[in-house]
Amino acid sequence: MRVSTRLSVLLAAASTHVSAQETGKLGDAAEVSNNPVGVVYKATLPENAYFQGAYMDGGNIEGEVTATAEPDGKGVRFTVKLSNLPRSGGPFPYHLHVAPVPDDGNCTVTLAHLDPYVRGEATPCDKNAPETCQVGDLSGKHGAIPADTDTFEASYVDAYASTLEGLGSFFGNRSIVFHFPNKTRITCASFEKVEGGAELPGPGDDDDDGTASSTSSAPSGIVTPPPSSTQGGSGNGTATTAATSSVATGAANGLRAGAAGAAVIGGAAFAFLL
Ligand SMILES: *[C@@H]1O[C@H](CO)[C@@H](O)[C@H](O)[C@H]1NC(C)=O
Ligand SMILES: *[C@@H]1O[C@H](CO)[C@@H](O)[C@H](O)[C@H]1NC(C)=O
Ligand SMILES: *[C@@H]1O[C@H](CO)[C@@H](O)[C@H](O)[C@H]1NC(C)=O
Ligand SMILES: *[C@@H]1O[C@H](CO)[C@@H](O)[C@H](O)[C@H]1NC(C)=O
Ligand SMILES: [Cu+2]
Repeated sequence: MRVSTRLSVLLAAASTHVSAQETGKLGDAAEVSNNPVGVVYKATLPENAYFQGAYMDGGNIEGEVTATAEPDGKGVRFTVKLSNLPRSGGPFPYHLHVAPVPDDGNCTVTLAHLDPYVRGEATPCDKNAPETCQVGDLSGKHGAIPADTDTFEASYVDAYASTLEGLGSFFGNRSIVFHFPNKTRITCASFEKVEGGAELPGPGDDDDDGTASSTSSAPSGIVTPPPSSTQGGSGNGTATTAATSSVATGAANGLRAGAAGAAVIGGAAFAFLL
C-alpha cells in the first residue's frame, strides 16, 4: 500500500483508493522486445529463511532464479530451480518485488510487487491475459510452486518483465520473494548481474557518438527510453547476434549489448552495429 501510494504520487495518478480492476491504471503491461541479449541476472536464496517458522530447525528453500533475455531480445526467460521446499503450507506464490533485499535479509524491506502499471493485487491475475497482471506476479502468470514437493523446476518466458535498465519493468536491481499463500514472506533474494555485466564505468557519460569506445557509457543512456521506443527493435536481433558470435567474453558481450541499446536511442549509432 505504501508503495502503491508512492507510485501514485510519482506517476501523478489521481486516485489513492484501490478499486478492483483487471488492468493497471496505466494500462496493460507492454511487451519488451529489446532486452539486452547475453546479460544474465541471478537471485540466490540465502541459507536461512526470513520466516523462521517455515524451518524450525534452520535452513531455507535452496536454489536460485536466473533470468536472461531471449535470443531475439523479446521477453525474458526465467529459470527457477529450488529444493528443500517447506513440507507443508503450499502452494507457494512468488513475485518480483520492487526493492532489493538489505544486508540483514529483511524481506519486508523489498516492499510490494513490481507493478509499474499500478494494477494492484485486489483482483487475482488471469494467466490467460498476462498483460493485465502485475509485471512482478510471476506465479500468477506462470503458476505457483505446488504444495507437497521437495523440489521445483520451471523455465518460462515472461514478455513483460525486463532486463533493460531504465524501464519500470526492469528487475535487475530488485528482488524475488517466495511466500506462503497467506502472503507471509518465507525467503527473498536480490538479483545480481552475473554475465554480460562487466561493471561499467560510473556516471561519467560521454554522449554516444557510435564509436566503440563510447559504448561503455551506453547503459546510462539507456535510462531514458519509454517502452514505446522499442521500435528500435531494429537494434534487436541483428546487432546482438553479431555481437555474441563475434566476441568471446561475457564482458565484451555486455558492452555490445549496451551498444545495441544505445543504438535504439541514438539512431546515429546504429550503423556501427551492422
Ligand atoms: C501463514 O502461513 C504459514 C504456513 O501455513 C503459517 O506458519 C503462518 O503462521 C501464517 N501466518 C499468518 C499471519 O497467518
Ligand atoms: C524488517 O523491516 C520492517 C520494515 O522496515 C521492520 O518493521 C521490521 O521490524 C524488520 N524486521 C526485522 C526482523 O528486522
Ligand atoms: C531500478 O531500476 C529502475 C530502472 O532503471 C529504476 O527506475 C528504479 O528506481 C531502480 N530501483 C532501485 C530499487 O534501485
Ligand atoms: C529486428 O530488426 C530487424 C531490422 O530492423 C527487423 O526486420 C526485425 O523484425 C526485428 N526483429 C525483432 C525480433 O524485433
Ligand atoms: Cu511477493
